[in-house]
Amino acid sequence: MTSARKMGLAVAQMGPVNSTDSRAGTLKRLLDMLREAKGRGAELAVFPELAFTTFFPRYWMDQSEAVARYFEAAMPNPDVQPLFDEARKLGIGFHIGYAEATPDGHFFNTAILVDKHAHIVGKYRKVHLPGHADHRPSYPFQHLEKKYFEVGDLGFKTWDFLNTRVGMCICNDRRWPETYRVMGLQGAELVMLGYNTPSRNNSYHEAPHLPDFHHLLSIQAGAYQNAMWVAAAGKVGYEDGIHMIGGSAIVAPDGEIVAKAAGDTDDEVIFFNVDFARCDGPREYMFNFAKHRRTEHYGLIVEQTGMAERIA
Ligand code: CDV
Repeated sequence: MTSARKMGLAVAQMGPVNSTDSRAGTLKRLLDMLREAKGRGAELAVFPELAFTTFFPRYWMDQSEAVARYFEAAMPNPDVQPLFDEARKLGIGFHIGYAEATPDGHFFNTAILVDKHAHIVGKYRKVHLPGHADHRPSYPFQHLEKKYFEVGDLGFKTWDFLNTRVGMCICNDRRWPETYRVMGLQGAELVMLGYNTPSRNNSYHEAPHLPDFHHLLSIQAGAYQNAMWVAAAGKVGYEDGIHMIGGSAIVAPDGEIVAKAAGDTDDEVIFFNVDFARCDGPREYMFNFAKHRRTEHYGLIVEQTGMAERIA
């Protein structure tokens, strides 16, 4: 499509991927959405975090069992090769999340960027791992990302892609302002992310409307404060009995949502013709980093991790 500063962008929200679903069935759903995205004019389709499987960190099991059932030892591999073949055939890029087992025995929650020739051109490994590493049987479900994954070791890189600069993050990363700023400082105009967010927190009480609100609040703030586009793809509906929030969205650099998934159960593709020129005004004025940022006052952000203790 279009000019150098535009991109047809699709976000593919997934309905549940249940533990009992076949790999082949899930792949077919991804292929169908990739074709729909292309049919609607997309040059890039963004899929969720851990898109090939259920969100398995909600289950306690040995690492060896998790690796055998849920991790990918190579990317691509025969199970997922048809997605790469279809992307090449259609001439469309995609972003997708999966559990990565490296040849030297490391485990990451990973996302890749694949171009229209089906070449992997970027890789990101999740930095902010939520949850816990120990088994908590009193919880309604587990969130064991700290058990199954290591903290990502690639940082928040950016890539020149389709005449713009893009970056990636995964799920919980979207709640941390540092995520977007590190990529914004590199000139990223689009951040892609996949997520698996349950409607109910597993460890403390929140009002039922808050998970949706916090999701949108985070991606809209990240987009606005860095004058960038954000494309967020999640899962929706009851996955293995746990409800996922959905709400996949494309957010413009002014923080406004320009496309949002409406469904509450099924796979759904949303689309927007993104114009990267919309980054320019805010980058020249309100969020002109070079002019207005005051790094001499930001030292604590990298010097300190936790919050200072409150003085009684
Ligand atoms: N997959 C995630 O990172 N999920 C978290 C949960 C713990 C709320 C999220 O931030 O959405």
